[in-house]
Amino acid sequence: MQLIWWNLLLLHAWAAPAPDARFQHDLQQLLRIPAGHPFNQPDLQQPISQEPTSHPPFSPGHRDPYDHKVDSVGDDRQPLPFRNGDGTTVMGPRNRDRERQNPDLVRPPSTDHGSMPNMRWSFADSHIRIEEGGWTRQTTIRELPTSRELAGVNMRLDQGVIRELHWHTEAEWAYVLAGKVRVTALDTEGGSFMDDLEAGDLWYFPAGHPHSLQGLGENGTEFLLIFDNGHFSEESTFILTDWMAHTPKAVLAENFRIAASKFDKIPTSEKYIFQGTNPGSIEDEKPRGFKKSKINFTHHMHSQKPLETSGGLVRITDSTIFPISKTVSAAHLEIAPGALREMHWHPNADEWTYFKKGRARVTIFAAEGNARTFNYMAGDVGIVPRNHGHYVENLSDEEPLEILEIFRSDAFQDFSLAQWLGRTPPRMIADHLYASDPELAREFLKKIEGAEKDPIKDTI
Ligand SMILES: *[C@@H]1O[C@H](CO)[C@@H](O)[C@H](O)[C@H]1NC(C)=O
Ligand SMILES: *[C@@H]1O[C@H](CO)[C@@H](O)[C@H](O)[C@H]1NC(C)=O
Ligand SMILES: CC(=O)N[C@H]1CO[C@H](CO)[C@@H](O)[C@@H]1O
Repeated sequence: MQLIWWNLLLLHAWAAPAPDARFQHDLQQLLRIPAGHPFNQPDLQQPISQEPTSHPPFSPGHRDPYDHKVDSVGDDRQPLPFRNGDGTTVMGPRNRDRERQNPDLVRPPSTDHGSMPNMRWSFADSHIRIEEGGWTRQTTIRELPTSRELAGVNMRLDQGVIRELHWHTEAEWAYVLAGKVRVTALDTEGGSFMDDLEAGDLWYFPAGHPHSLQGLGENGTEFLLIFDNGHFSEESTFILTDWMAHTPKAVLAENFRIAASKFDKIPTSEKYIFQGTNPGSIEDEKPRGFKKSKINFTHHMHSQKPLETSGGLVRITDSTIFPISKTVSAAHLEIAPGALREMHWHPNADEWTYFKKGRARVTIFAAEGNARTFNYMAGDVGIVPRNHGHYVENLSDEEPLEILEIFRSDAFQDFSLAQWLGRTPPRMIADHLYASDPELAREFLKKIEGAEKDPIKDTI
């Protein structure tokens, strides 16, 4: 029905750009829209469409009571605060690039309401600490106050570059974004662990477990680190050289059973990230008396067989398949162009979302009529507090969207709105949504009959 409507509009617009009133009249004759139908109401006289439309999005004449998405970056449009006849231009200073990245903040859907705190941060706005052959930047509760349960660090190590031997109060979960990396760790029974990882692999080091990272291959590596406390700081880890530099040399001598003067040349402050020598194979690097850890601290997430949904691929990794990862679980989603991560919520943890590829629109529902819509793109971080309803929509009809949903929990859990409604007595659903229209009730109930979770839905 709507498609016919759009085509008619288009044809009409091309044939003869008639004044709006006559246009509406012609159209009503054609489609015999009953008086009192919402299309007939004065403030909704413009086409109900995303595109094509006789007035482009963000222009004063544009009407879209259904709040369709607009991909302002992909379509190169400049968002302006015009909505269904309200709003006006911006006269003051502007940051046009940021406006283009946030079409749903400049012109929020009409369904948004209330004073929800900010749920978006971009790593592009994080301070970068630059070191020899590498860098690091973080998104913690200091950058994004709603990032309470988890903190994230984005780190790059060039070939042979080492993130030095260290440990910290928080557990560390990681996802390799690019390149190759060698990880080493020690368990509480003296078991050693070494592994080489590539893009899409994970590691997890429980709180306090000492470890190191080193970039391999021509360009080393880049990864996302997740810590199970939003207050974490990458500046406050326990580092080997820092500890030794702040211990009396007489004590070092006693501890290692070697003369104090042998420590004259050790670093006087932390090395943190520095150029190391290229490692040999894991076999060649094993220290004497090597005892292999019984724990596997790594997992190849992308070797997991994905769940195939109607609109994309889902891989879920929690402690049921990666047992050591007791405090962090994650889902990796590939959302096809135009597809939708369905309306859902997570009962057991806040969601910390990392946007790997593409552009998205997300509306977070916070009860009491409060909802706010945010836009995200590759390199951004989003928060959805636990139990808050939300969806993730691929803003682009051309590019795929790739995201990681990360949780401070041993288990991945979500509730699907469609599944819930499909498994509730139909009479209840009809009473709630369509009390006055049994015909529409039947149509809707047919749609949700026996609904299963379909985490990513294709386009209709
Ligand atoms: C390493 O980076 C250079 C420059 O960006 C690029 O040309 C080359 O293909 C990269 N090599 C690998 C193995 O990714
Ligand atoms: C850890 O488990 C993965 C399977 O996910 C396996 O491929 C890998 O070889 C194991 N690594 C070690 C060091 O045991
Ligand atoms: C809600 C919404 O705007 N969905 C759109 C997703 O993208 C497809 C095209 O790929 C549109 O048809 C949908 O309307």
